[in-house]
Amino acid sequence: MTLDETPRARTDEDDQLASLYTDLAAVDLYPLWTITRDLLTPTPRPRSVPWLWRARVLTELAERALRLVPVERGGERRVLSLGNPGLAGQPYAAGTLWGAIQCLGPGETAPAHRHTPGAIRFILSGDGVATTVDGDVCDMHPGDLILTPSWNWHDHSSTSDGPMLWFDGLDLPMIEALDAVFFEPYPDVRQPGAEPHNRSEAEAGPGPRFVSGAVRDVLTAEHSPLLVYRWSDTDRELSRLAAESGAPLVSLEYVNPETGASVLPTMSCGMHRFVPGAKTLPVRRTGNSVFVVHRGSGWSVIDGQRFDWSAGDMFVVPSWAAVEHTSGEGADLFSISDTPVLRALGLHRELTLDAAQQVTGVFTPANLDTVSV
Ligand code: 1HN
Repeated sequence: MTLDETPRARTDEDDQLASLYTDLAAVDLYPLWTITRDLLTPTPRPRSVPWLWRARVLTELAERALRLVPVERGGERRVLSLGNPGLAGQPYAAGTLWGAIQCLGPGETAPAHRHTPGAIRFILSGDGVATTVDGDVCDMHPGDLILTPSWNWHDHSSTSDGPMLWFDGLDLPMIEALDAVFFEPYPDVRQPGAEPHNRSEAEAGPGPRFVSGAVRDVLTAEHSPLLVYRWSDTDRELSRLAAESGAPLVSLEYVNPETGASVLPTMSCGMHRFVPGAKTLPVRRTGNSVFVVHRGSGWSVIDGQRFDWSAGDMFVVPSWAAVEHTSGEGADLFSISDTPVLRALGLHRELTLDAAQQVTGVFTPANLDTVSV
């Protein structure tokens, strides 16, 4: 109060207002006009931050866990989860996505269970492990993608004499935010595995397993009936696309061969090939992504911060962060993202920027049919 201001006498209205606030608080009501936290931000403000985990660090710690920690009922899985430092100690890579490294030692079985969060595995190293998904024994090899969709029984079993490492991606934080997590252990440690293995591959129709460019999903609860995408097929499709387009970067999305939709209702999986010397312009997209470097090296600038990466590194690009990639020697990057949900709900947006961060293209549901991405 300044000197020339005389204090105003407290009025009856002041008293009524004060008691309004007291009474609102007493019954757990918040008047919108007093909420100081930004609710409607001009653009998304994810709590997760751009972050990278080094392969060297991940594998060294996974190998120590292999020696020291058994895999058995109770613990269920030997998994080191990527904890984004922006998420206050939660074991999540991003607000909607779980990312982790999982390891299984020779002869071990990670017990069978099922849960409503859906999962994917991208194989990093080793051989001789199979994941049995609702009775279908899916053999796993480096570079393969294996699906364990929501509520499908799954266990991992090793017949190998060495350890095996893979990346786990789950929609767990999204399903938790929807208050829809259910979990159930299988009555036995393992499901009976059917012969021959890889039934979903043998039964899959001739439809394309990959799509490049925009996937125009409709809202669907279905997952892909094909549970295994082999690296040899992915590699061949990337080579074909790269030769055809001559572009510095080609991206494909793994899809349901029957419908062309993303592999899971909640998560999409992609593979991105950078030709040697590739440099992309910055892009912003709604939706969180986790990348796993499969091959090669390079760097990404995410909201102004440079992250150098090489094979086995994992990094997070939060929703709406501007990201640009550079690769000298060429590289293949695997990714998971929550875009199917954003697409289905009309929330998918994309901005392309030029080198000076000026907007050069806008992609929203409204111009879905007129803008190519
Ligand atoms: C899970 O079931 C697996 O089956 C891996 O391998 C990671 C993280 C959270 C909850 C369930 C698996 C998981 C998980």
